[in-house]
Amino acid sequence: MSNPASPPAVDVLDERSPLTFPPGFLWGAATAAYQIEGAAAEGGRTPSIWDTFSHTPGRVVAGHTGDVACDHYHRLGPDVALMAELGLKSYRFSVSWPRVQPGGSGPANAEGLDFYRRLVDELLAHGIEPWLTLYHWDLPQPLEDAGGWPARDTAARFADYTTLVADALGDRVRYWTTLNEPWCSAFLGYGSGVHAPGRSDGADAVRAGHHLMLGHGLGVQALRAARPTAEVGVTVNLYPVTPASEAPADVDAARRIDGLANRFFLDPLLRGSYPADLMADLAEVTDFGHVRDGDLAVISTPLDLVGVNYYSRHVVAAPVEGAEPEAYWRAPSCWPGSEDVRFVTRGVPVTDMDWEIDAPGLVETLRRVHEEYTDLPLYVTENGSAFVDAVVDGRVDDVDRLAYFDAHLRAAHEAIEAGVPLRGYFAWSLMDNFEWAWGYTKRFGMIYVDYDSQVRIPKSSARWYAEVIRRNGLAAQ
Ligand code: IFM
Repeated sequence: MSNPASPPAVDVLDERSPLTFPPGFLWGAATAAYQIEGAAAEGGRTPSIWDTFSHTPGRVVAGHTGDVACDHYHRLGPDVALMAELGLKSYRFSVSWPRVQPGGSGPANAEGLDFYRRLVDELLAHGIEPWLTLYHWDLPQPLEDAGGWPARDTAARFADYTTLVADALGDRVRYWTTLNEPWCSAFLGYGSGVHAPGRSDGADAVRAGHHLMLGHGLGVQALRAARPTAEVGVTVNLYPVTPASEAPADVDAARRIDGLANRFFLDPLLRGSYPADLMADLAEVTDFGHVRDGDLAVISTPLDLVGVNYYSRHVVAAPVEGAEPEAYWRAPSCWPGSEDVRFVTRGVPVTDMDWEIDAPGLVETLRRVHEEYTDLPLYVTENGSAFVDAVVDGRVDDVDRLAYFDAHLRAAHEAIEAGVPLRGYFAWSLMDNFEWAWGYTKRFGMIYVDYDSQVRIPKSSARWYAEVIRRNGLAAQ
């Protein structure tokens, strides 16, 4: 927990070695539409699966919803001014599909698109590069009613939506990512059901993962057709997966979870095939009959960049008869076919999400993507931590979050020195926000949000990050 009695955390830098990042390194912060916008029923927006889910009793802690969130929809100007104060070079945001295409099909909603035009124009006016994510989990509810991501047609609907957004914003947005963290959409949304739409069926989760990637591929093609100069990529959330011991059964457990968490997406997207061992692991779950000829060619449509979200590492062990899974992974499982693999905690420091802090895992992850999969430019499109924050005398001295960022930026630098073409880093998150099934109970922001007054307070980590950006690195004064 943050210690409010500590000296101003910005001094932490002075005791560390200086590190400089490559010229032009894209320093940013990220958010997502449903997590910050609010205005859920304004400007022609219709419900997404997250509106339905959060309004269903028992789904989100304390019944929190994104109805108001950080009210960013009404505070766009001051929020961009805060970004400028921090010196952000880029801001990664997502477009709310049901705001710009209510219901998920048919014509665009001009009022919805205007909001994003104003946002992008405001960013550009402040010299901040907009980075647009098309899908950060808010599927229009009617598309879920028609089958959701397990249904193939949703991929085609995503391509249509992409064209609408590209036509409207392609003249002023250079960087685009199609999906954010398709693993979460597929395996938390349709596998364990802890995320919207809250369905629990392993085969559906696998189908959803495939159709998300198909939608991505079709979306890339739609973007290229509409805006040939756009720089297009996808964001995946990756974890190093480590066996708890060298015992062959633990090593095999790690292989299985690595298959589901990482290779399920990396291989189709960057190699155009599903890993054979993963398909064998899933044999009892699905026959992959949903994969049609030509799908993998679409899914592996060439990209300009890859976004990596990194938070922690998984350490896993072979099943033990009668053992209870860790609470977070309890049935229904988000690991179809590998439900009984055990997730092991090592006793190292954790964040308020109970995620182990493991900065070396970022080096490992970036090196793996580069060395095993692609020469494309990589970006850390999310990295950050939740901690309990306290406002003391109008300040939030979040030393733990600051230390997390510091350690992970050092890891990012180490990856660059090892040859990884890492071109940018986006802190998660710009501001505290709706943390999905945890509602507003987990704070990831560099900017504290008082949800009653909507007052924003830049935390120590934000002031520190502004210095990092100004210096283009971590440097002693
Ligand atoms: O808040 C989320 C974000 O929406 C996606 N990546 C992980 C973050 C922290 O859980």
